[in-house]
Amino acid sequence: MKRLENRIAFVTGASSGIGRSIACAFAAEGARLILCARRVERMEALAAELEAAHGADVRCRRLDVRDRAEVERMIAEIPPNWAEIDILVNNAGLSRGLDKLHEGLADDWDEMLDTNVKGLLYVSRAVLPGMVRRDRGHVVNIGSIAGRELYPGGNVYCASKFAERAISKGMMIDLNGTNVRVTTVDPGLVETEFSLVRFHGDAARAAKVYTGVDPLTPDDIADAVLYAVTRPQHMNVAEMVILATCQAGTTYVSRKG
Ligand code: NDP
Ligand code: 8X3
Repeated sequence: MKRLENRIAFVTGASSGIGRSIACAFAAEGARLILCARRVERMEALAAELEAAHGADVRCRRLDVRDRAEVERMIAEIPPNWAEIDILVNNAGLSRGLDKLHEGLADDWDEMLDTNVKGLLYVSRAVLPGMVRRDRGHVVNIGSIAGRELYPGGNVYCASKFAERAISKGMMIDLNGTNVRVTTVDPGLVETEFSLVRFHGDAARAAKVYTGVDPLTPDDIADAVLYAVTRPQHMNVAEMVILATCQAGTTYVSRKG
């Protein structure tokens, strides 16, 4: 018996990186998947792979988590045989820029706060009432080491991930007394498209982030998420901080060469 057989999982930001790996890990364990992101063609290619490899049942939806009306509509329109979401993974997120606060771009701040904080809130607000009604479910929020420690130029991205951690704890408190669990998974350096997005498509600058280090892979984080969601019902993995061995904190990264 696969560990997530017939469980319905809703994963945001499934077109790339950590969200994509979570989709793969969940599909291999028999979950039925609702995948969301803006680049729907990438998710459709992934869905075809997962169907071929695991016979997975996958639905892909174009969704910009910043658009509250779109989030509410999309979730309200989920057909009844898909609506009882067991696992919500709030993974969609991004960083933009690494500038000093007094030199930063307000558009970058808006994009980070709207996605990482408000997007997470909109999706959770739409999915959680069903979990509470059914008295079962699990919310996994993808935070970051940046939600625990500042670093130069991290200002607003760090603030968004500090907010994610506050919201995770707030959710846990508000859901106490129900069987709905909340986990925050807080990684350090993971090699994905994250830095390419942060540096607005500057591939050379992005590559430098991972040069001379052995970073985490998105599969490492998916493995941790799978661990959290497959614990027995009486056990909630509240927080996981996962760092590459070469990293001791946001500003302590040991590089070779
Ligand atoms: P990627 O850039 O590889 O993936 C980000 C995902 O988020 C994409 O699928 C993207 O999809 C989606 N996304 C971004 N904005 C939106 C939006 N407005 N609406 C819907 N989906 C959106 O980066 P990662 O996989 O690394 O990032 C995933 C999460 O992990 C983020 O929350 C990030 O902050 C966090 N994280 C990453 C770390 C790292 O070092 N990589 C470390 C710690 C945490 P699309 O563009 O198609 O919409
Ligand atoms: C991503 C990790 O350290 O680049 O959340 O902010 S870091």
